[in-house]
Amino acid sequence: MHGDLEALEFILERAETLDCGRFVFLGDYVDRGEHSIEVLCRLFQLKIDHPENIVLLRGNHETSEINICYGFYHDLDRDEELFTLVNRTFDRMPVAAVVNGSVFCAHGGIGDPVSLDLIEKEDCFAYLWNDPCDDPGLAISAQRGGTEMFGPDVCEEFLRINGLEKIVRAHSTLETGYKWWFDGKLLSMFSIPDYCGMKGKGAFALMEKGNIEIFAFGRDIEGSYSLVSSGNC
Ligand SMILES: [Mn+2]
Repeated sequence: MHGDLEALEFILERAETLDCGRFVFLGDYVDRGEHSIEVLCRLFQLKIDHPENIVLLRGNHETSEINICYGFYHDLDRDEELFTLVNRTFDRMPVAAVVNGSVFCAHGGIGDPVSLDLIEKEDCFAYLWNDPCDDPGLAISAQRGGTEMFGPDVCEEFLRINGLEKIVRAHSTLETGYKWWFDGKLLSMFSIPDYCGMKGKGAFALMEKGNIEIFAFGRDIEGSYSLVSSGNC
């Protein structure tokens, strides 16, 4: 959400009309946008009110090394105590979720293909930071530096080991709001259209029994967010 409260409200409103009862947010709630604190308060209130039905995964911006630099610390008026408290909450966020027993969700993606039981929350770097790429194997990302990119074979092996069907991740800006990788095995989503003035599309997905329906939205001529497309995949 990167501090885009308007996009969050739009998605929540649409979700209500879709009769969607459970939500998995893929992380990066703060930094960059203007309303990080409001987005966080809205999400935390939802989590308090509906603890079973709201899952807030951790993004790479829910780490103090990052959110001290990209806006959030400033938004908190550089209040050290509050900064420490909020980041302690971020430390406790889950890193990944499995939806409907078949879809693995994490902010960045995966690293070395391992069994789900072996994923340690304390060693979550790959799941917060990695990106998919078309080349096989794992390679250092030239774009981000220090993080890795994982290819179709890594995705395939991870899904095979864990008996899963798909991966859904976020982390990469996408002008269209979403992109399929690896013959439909991985879905990349980005949920805010106006990231750093990009004027693209945002997207969210409805997952029901193995079916994923994607909704893309952007600004209409009046300047409000509205749906531009939806489809079954
Ligand atoms: Mn990210």
